[in-house]
Amino acid sequence: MKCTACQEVDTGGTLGSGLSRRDFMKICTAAAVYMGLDASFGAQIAEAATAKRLPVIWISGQDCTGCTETLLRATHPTLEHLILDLISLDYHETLQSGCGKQANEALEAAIKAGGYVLVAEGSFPTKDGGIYCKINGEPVVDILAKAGKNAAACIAIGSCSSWGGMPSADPNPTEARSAAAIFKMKGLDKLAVMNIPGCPPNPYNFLSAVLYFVTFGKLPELDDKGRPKFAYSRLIHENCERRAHFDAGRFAEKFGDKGHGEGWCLYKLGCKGPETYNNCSTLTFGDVGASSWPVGMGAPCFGCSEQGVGYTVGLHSPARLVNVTPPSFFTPIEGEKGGGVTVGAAAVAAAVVGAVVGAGLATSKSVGQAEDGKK
Ligand code: FSX
Ligand code: SF4
Ligand code: F3S
Repeated sequence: MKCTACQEVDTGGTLGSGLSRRDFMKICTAAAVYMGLDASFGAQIAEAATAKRLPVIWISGQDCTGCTETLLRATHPTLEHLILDLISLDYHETLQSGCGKQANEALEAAIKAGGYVLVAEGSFPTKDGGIYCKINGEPVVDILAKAGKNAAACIAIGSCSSWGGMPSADPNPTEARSAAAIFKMKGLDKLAVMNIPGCPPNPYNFLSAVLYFVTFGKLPELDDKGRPKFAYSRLIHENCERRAHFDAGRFAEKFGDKGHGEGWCLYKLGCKGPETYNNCSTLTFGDVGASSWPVGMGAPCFGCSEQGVGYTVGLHSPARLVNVTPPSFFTPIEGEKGGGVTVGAAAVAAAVVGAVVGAGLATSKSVGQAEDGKK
């Protein structure tokens, strides 16, 4: 049996955005595989996505609009394909053509109809009744709660809506909170919320999750921080293209030095890849090929997506080495006997006792050996 998408391919059909059905099938198959499903689910996703457009209400609070911007950089599917073919975007301050009374009426009508996915972008100020971010004279925190009441689920896009992000950085002057925290405050803790953190997040993590919801009518499997496991179950460090240099003790010491230019590990420049769960190192950004992600281009990961890391700890302070498993052939820690301490051993030490400072010292020692030609 053919899905609707295949039948359209036979007739040379295109979707409203001009995308051919064949290309749409490819996108759906790629999304299925990316989410860890069998490729055969591609047809099911395509059928579900074209059968009925999912109503979406998008509420923006305190944000830089980077999360909406990131969707403009997606090519499979493009933003216009998303909003013309796959979803019915009933309210979005940045993208809608209507404004003022017309926009407010569209929002009220969509809320009344119910059954939509609520996308929350940005954080939500709670201090002084939420007066630090208002839309149409109403605190956005109240609008979010109102829209949360009739929503089928909420997707919090970006670090701001997932855990507070940049606006919540110390001293958090507006008492900015995440979308999930607002629902809890307002007695809506039963609403299913999925977090897609990142500042901004990778658009494909968001788009794949939307396709999953459209197809299966529920959110994909989430971790204990409400993130989809298909995207956030691995540390960046585990699949980093500079990882071989970390294991071998070759570190850039300064921006622009020889090691930095030769693609060595950025741990000593403050890279937070060892404590940040995200798929930046495998998915990359912007559809321009290999290395198009922060570390690939020489910028240490600052943990933009990880609660308690991004906007919380120093940009260049060393990462806490958690759950970093070095190869089994690494020698055990011999520091106390005065022998050499390998980076792998240092990672074990840090993982076991959380000795951040110890790891920093140990890696320096290892680097010294490498530069002396002893390694
Ligand atoms: Fe926050 Fe999104 Fe960072 Fe910006 O809108 S996650 S500040 S990239 O854009 O909310
Ligand atoms: Fe890559 Fe950073 Fe890990 Fe080095 S510390 S291997 S640059 S993720
Ligand atoms: Fe953010 Fe680090 Fe990825 S800074 S974009 S989580 S590499």
